[in-house]
Amino acid sequence: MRIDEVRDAAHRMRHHVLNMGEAQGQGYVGQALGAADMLACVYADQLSYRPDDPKWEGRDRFLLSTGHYAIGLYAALAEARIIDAAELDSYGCDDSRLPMSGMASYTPGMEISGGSLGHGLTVAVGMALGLRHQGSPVRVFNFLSDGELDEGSTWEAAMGAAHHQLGNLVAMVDINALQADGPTAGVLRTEPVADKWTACGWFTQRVNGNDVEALLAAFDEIAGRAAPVGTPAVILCDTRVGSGVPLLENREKAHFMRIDADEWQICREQLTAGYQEKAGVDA
Ligand SMILES: Cc1ncc(C[n+]2csc(CCOP(=O)(O)OP(=O)(O)O)c2C)c(N)n1
Ligand SMILES: [Mg+2]
Repeated sequence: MRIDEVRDAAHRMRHHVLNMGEAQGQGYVGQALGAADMLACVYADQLSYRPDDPKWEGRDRFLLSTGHYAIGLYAALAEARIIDAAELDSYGCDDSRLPMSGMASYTPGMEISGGSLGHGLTVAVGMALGLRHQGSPVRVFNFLSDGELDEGSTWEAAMGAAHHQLGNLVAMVDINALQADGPTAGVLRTEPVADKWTACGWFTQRVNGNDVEALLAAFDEIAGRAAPVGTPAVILCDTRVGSGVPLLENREKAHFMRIDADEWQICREQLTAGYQEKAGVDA
């Protein structure tokens, strides 16, 4: 069934993330594990795309604002068969199409280069506006991090999207409560986040971003709205860094993780054990 398929996809993606991380011994592994359920919902349930034609004009656009989350997107692109899973082994290597920070010109299915934070939503707004002018039914999704809510450009874009009534735009914010310099609450207090998006004119929902059922219900709410012209929609997703791997869930300095050579296998075993346990409970 639908929920199980997405959960399975997220689980396979988490394994891909660990395998890619192991190849480098480090990386933005915690975020990618935390956001795996969000990305699985998008790629396994929401997006229209053609695996063999990543530039197909009719595809929904998925814009990753956060270039450093690329490892998570590569896992999703492999799951979506837009890139070959075998290519994941080249992650972060010289001449690889899968650099540590996402580059649109390198990777099929990577719509923008998002390393300079706070620009993804501005690009998404322009894209959504342009597609609507063309009469296209395509939707634009933008994945943001909570750190990007520190950027004024994000809020300018949010107001612009509501002003232009961009019902074809969906933003997803990974609220993992973490940034490069430490907890989000200590860097810049962005709460109450939901009130801010609502005040900007967005259809706003806040869910547990590691709960596939809740995420899919939020997407269904968006699709079911009776909005003739449109209101942009945002899903605020509270996630846990390292989700699915207890060893990494409680790690200090989680923004960029260094993981010892003997820990990767433990991570994989914990991931598999947790997933089997959950599947057993749900059965
Ligand atoms: C405009 C801009 N300012 C600063 C940085 C440096 N930087 C890279 S990642 C990061 C943390 C941003 O917060 P978030 O994406 O929430 O971090 P995470 O959850 O991945 O730890 C920062 C400040 C950047 N890439 N772009
Ligand atoms: Mg964060």
